[in-house]
Amino acid sequence: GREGGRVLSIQSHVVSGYVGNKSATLPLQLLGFDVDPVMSVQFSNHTGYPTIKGKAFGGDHLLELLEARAHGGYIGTLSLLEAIATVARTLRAANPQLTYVCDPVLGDDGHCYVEKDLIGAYKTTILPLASILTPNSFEAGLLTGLPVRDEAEALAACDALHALGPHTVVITSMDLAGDASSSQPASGGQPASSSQPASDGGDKDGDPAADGPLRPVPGAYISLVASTRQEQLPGRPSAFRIRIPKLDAYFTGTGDLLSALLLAWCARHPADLALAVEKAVAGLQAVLRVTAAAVHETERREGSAGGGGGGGGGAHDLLSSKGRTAAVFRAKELRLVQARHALVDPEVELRAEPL
Ligand code: ATP
Ligand code: PLP
Ligand code: PXL
Repeated sequence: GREGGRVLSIQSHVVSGYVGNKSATLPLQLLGFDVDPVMSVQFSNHTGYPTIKGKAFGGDHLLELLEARAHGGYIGTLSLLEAIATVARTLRAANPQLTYVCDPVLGDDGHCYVEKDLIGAYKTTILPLASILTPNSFEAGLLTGLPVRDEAEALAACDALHALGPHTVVITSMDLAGDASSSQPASGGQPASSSQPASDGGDKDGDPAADGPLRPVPGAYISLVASTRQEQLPGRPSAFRIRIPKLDAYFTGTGDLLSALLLAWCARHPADLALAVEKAVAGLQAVLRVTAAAVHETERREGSAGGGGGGGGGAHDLLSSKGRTAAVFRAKELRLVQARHALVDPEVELRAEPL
């Protein structure tokens, strides 16, 4: 649909924090969509924490839930992926205008989180059904077998992905390191920038030039590359990039939030992907600004409790070092609620550049 509409959102649920459906539901609702969330897992928190409890649900669980709203049919023991494909086919048969946004969660930074045979299943079963695909650069490489190390290669991967089904492909993140004046990113290998949880403080405090909690990594960018085969408004690009200054922190749930915002803004601006992506990125960056400020504040507090060689740490002395770590993890949870106004009414600063 265009204004509003209804979204079936099949993603993780976490009790505490903001990844998966916790990251997607509120933004979609704020942007006028009715959301029917279905949880693929229910965990206490995201899997980056030291401790995690909860359980994962299979494909039969998904189909059982949806049987109530559609005319059911065969329910075998299917993988969740096959169940999702069944759901997408069923919903599209009922509504040929259905938009299916697929965020293929396969891995990041050279690490695969999933069994290799899932990649083949995505290519044969899911991609033909997907309207909008939102892989990161590593996932785009896994799905195409192509190297995706710079924007030109990302564009080639988009073409290969279009050929497998989705009319719109957004490669949501690719690290570009080093010389910002050059359009050539550091070729091959991993960029120098850190993608580890920007752990325990390590505060380079005392630098008056440091940009407070924001601290962009000098010269480091996250590039987003997008391409669509849908007709665009005259003068609007069908392939473009947005270069996002990389903040010196690692967040979780940002990919999920970006996919949700893309769905919402693409529905609002169906013939202007560049504007839709600009608004999605602007909302996301606003959330990160609010989150980074909170992280900074917590690190300062936790750091001062830890340092000071024994002195009066007060209540913080009660925290074990593990407790302290958990506090920093919690502080890194996306501040979606606090940044809600920017999600609804994003101020676009980073512009799409045609490729
Ligand atoms: P997925 O894992 O869902 O496929 P992804 O790996 O691309 O997605 P992220 O790496 O979290 O997800 O990046 C998604 C978006 O989040 C980026 O396009 C960028 O706008 C924003 N983002 C994430 N981390 C940072 C950061 N450190 N600094 C600035 N922006 C960031
Ligand atoms: N780590 C694990 C184990 C994940 O499952 C995911 C996504 O599902 C991520 C990290 C990345 O999350 P995001 O890209 O949304 O920040
Ligand atoms: O996409 C983020 C995500 C989703 N679901 C679960 C996670 C994470 C990231 O860690 O742990 C359960």
